[in-house]
Amino acid sequence: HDRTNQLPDRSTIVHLFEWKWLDIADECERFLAPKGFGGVQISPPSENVIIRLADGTRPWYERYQVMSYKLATRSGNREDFLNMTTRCNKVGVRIYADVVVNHMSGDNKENIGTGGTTADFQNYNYPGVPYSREHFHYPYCGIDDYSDVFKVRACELVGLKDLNHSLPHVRDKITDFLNDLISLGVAGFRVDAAKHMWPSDLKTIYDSLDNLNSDFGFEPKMRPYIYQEVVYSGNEPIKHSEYIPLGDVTEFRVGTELKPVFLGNNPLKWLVSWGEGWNLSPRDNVLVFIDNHDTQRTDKVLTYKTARAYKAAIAFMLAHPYGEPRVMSSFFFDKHEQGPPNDAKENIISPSINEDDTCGNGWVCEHRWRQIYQMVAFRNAVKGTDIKNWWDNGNNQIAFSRGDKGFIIFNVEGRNLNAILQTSLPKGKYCDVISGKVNDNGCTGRVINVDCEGHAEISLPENMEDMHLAIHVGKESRL
Ligand code: QV4
Ligand code: CA
Repeated sequence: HDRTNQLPDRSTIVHLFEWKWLDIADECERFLAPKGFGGVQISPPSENVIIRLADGTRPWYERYQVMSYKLATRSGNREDFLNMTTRCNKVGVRIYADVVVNHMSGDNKENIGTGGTTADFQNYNYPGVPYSREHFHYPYCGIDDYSDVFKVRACELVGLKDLNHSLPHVRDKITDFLNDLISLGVAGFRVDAAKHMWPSDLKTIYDSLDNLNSDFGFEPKMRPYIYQEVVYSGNEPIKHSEYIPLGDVTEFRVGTELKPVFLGNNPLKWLVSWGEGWNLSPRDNVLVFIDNHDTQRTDKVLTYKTARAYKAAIAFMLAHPYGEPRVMSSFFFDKHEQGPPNDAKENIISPSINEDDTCGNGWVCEHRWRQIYQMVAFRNAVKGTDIKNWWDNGNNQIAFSRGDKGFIIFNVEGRNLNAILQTSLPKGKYCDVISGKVNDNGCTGRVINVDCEGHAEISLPENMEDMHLAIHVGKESRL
């Protein structure tokens, strides 16, 4: 296994945003394992405050306002959680928990949590942990200046009560919470708002974590995979390099840099130096993604709402060896704060599964789009190979191979692409995993012939449903 603790023939974390634990267990068994996904990032498992907006609905972001470390949310309880980790690990899919430990809740009108815990916000009193006034940063201040390192770490992020991690009591409570999750079978953590905590305090916490629980199939001495949410866009004093010695960091610039590229506003040919060549952080220390649950609500990145360019950007990310990839899986939303599909009792509604693998009941399920899940299989098939046979037309058409195992080509040019290209793949017929898939009768999409010298004649008309084509030696493509 690598640092992510995934199985050797797997890759890619899917963020099943706001999914219920029992639905995730089902999804591991019926879809994620068979398709080769390596893990799932779950929404925060810790009890959150219930927030009702003016129209009476519950915003998704209430889950980032902690009331206690009890495992009691709209995603499920402790028993459901254990059901999920047991069943997912059994089929080789890892669970990574989103842990919110920089802060507790903000001031809210209602003071009841999803597990029934109450708090006294004005007095910084959270009996569910317990934390009281002396456990929070003082004097109280808000983060109004991201160039002030001290404010970013010791002031309140949007009014969320800011814990003081220099105190052993605070670190111990957090360590106990994370170790509880480890005992229940998680393989790692997304550390929410890591940038807002001092690296030295985080190091103390991480050093006190247990090894992964062998009852769930982990080998002895395996350490949790930690990826820290450190938003860095190139001009702030808090840098990835402070956190990289502790674990991976989120590379948000992947999403912001690839948006103009796949919209045709920055030539694709420059992707030849993608990664560190674009000043991104080192490939062995980054979690990469096109969008996440925050950025999909802005106009900074591509999302399911700009599907054609989005699918191509995800394909590029998954085809490229730079970073550990995460794919977003969303529910449809019109308004920023809109929460997950829910019924009259405010219970989250499970996704329904359509004949063609896609979801219903308000869930987008990007990870079930053929053009996305088939690129996970591509990534697994080309594991360990380097980029070879880089080709571009000097502008917005590019192609490359991964060793002699996979080949991908993109056309964002606004004109047809016709070329004979070196793929290095073994002679044979391949099913394009973007336009179709392999079934009992062959390929439902385009078939590409590779000759005995590894050449293939490729045509990519500009008006196709997708702007890219991919083939590889795995069973999902080779005919
Ligand atoms: C409001 C005002 C504040 C005021 C406060 C007073 O805006 O100015 O001080 O009231 O009480 C929600 C509301 C927000 C509100 C706050 C407190 O949106 O308006 O403050 O609650 O009541 C998510 C949402 C936030 C949400 C928060 C808590 O994005 O909008 O705040 O959950 O519910 C930076 C950080 C990075 C962060 C990112 C969003 O460096 O760490 O901003 N990303 C993570 C998560 C994100 C989450 C948090 C951090 C907080 O990915 O989803 O914020 O846990 O880049
Ligand atoms: Ca802080």
